[in-house]
Amino acid sequence: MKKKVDKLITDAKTEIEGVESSKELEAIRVKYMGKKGKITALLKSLGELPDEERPAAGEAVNKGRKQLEETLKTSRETVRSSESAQKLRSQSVDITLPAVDHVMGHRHPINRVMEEVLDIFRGMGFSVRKGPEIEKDYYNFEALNIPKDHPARDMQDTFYFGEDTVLRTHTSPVQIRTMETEQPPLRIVSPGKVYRVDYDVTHSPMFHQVEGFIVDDRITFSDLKGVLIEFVNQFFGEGTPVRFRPSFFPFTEPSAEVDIGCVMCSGSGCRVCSDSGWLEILGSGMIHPEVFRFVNYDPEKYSGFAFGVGIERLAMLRYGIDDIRLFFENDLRFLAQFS
Ligand code: 2NL
Repeated sequence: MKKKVDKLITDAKTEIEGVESSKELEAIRVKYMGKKGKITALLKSLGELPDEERPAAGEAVNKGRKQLEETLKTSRETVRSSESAQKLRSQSVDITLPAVDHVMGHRHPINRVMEEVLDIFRGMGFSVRKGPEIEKDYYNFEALNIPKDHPARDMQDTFYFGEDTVLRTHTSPVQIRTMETEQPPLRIVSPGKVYRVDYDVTHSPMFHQVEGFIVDDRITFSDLKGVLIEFVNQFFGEGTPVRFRPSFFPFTEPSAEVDIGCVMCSGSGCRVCSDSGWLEILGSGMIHPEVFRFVNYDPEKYSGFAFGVGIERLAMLRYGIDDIRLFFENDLRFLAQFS
């Protein structure tokens, strides 16, 4: 029996030496120590031996079994540690490789121009006020002296929600609301989205506007000119040619549109300025006394000027873009050029 056991142990040890994985090792354990294993079989066969041989044979098998268990344990540790080293090696990260670059986002060109315009007016002492995009007819039209039969109220130009609720067509309602709740002196700009039924290369049904106004005693047309010329110089560059051209708005009297020397042809005439050499960039005027009456300001006591500027138009001139719709397609090939 002892010889049988020794032979089995020697065989097993030889097999264990050649092992490369814990799987193979487990197979060897099952082969010898499992329920149907060779050592197990020897143990079972002890019962068939004569009484006098049984103790020595039992001792030999048990000793062999312990030896094999010990060898399996040692080998298991060796195989496990080499397996884990192998795993670490295969999953290692080369920290000397260059990092994967991540793409930085950036501001939309409309928001950039918007911020730039607001900064210029903040620099001249204006405060920023915002208001709702859905407005009452009263704030969008009535209080601005836009009569019921005025073309600007046509279904063609305005998005209506029923009888007297609209998507605001300008940010003037914010100015009216401000005058309703606050007293002069006031120096306010209101930026935001505005809506008109209009769609072609230079018109979008939603666009951005900044309106501004100053109300105080003794505000004159010279103040209007001073503020707007300063704006043009800061936005388009010092020395940009500016002219004030008579115009009409129901909410200002007198009214003036502001033109600058064409940024494309420097005034010599081109497609962009329709060969006039001038580009219209904003509308303005002295606030109409009727508007003051709507907000209970005494037109004898106070005067003021107001203006409105379209941000998309400024952005198109600044970046030389000829189709307004490019701003709203969100094509990254377009947007990524303004970083
Ligand atoms: C334009 C014209 C303008 C105003 C907006 C205004 C606001 C109040 C009273 C009087 Cl509360 N006027 N705003 C005045 C003149 C022109 O905008 O062509 N904008 C793009």
